[in-house]
Amino acid sequence: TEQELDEMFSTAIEVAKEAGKVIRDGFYKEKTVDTKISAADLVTETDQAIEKMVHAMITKKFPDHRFIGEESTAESGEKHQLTDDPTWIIDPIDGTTNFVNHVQEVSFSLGVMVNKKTVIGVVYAPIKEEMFSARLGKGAYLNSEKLKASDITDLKEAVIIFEGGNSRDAKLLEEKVKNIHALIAHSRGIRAYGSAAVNLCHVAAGRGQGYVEYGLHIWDFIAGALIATEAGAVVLDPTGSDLDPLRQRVLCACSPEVAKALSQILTHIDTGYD
Ligand code: LIP
Repeated sequence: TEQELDEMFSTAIEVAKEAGKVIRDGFYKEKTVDTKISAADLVTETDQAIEKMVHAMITKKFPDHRFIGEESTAESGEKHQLTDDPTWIIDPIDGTTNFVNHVQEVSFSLGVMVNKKTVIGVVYAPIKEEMFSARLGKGAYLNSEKLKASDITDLKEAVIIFEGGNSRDAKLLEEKVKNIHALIAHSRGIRAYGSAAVNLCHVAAGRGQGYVEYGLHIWDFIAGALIATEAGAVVLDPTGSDLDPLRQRVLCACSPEVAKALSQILTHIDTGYD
């Protein structure tokens, strides 16, 4: 019901603020860093502490809701199951490499799905004090300001965000380099801010016209994807079909025209299915 959704939304904001405090406290301190799938895939004790705290806060309020978190998934090594039940999907720190390097583009990302549809998206970048939020059908906001994506339709005038990702697989890198070439050739320039969630919010806020990444997971992009679409951007599978949250890839563009042009110039990489 609408009332339940209101309650879930206020919990999401509250949880994001608490997570933001922990990120801010840890930002300038010495960190214990560990690696996961590659030397470029980092986790710190702050990621793990936030995930535990957030899990506890959510289950206390909504004991029968499901939870998918980046670090608990990494620890258990199990595939996460996306069901129709209300599910809270969180990335405690999206942009852990930035966090470790004192780069301000770090965020806490929280999406809530019901019947496999995202109904709430919250991305909080606590160092910059930017709280991005969206509810399905109700628009997207940066703090209290309503967001609207850019209205550019020509890829030649578009700035596209692109990430190298954390896989070091040689074949995959070759295809990514092809994509970097194609993007530079056809756009006004490329950028990489180091956090999928922040990248999507940048497009939502008109700070760029597109974002493409291959090799992501649901917690990296599910919240930002709702924020972007609620700001009028399009979020798709890079091939142009509907976004599949378990397909490990995302294309976001400020307009359908830019989305189509991007989809046509890219080599579509299949990194697997969660
Ligand atoms: C990161 C993403 C980033 C991507 C990295 C990584 P993490 O998330 O947001 O855009 O390029 O491969 O997945 O690991 O910092 O939560």
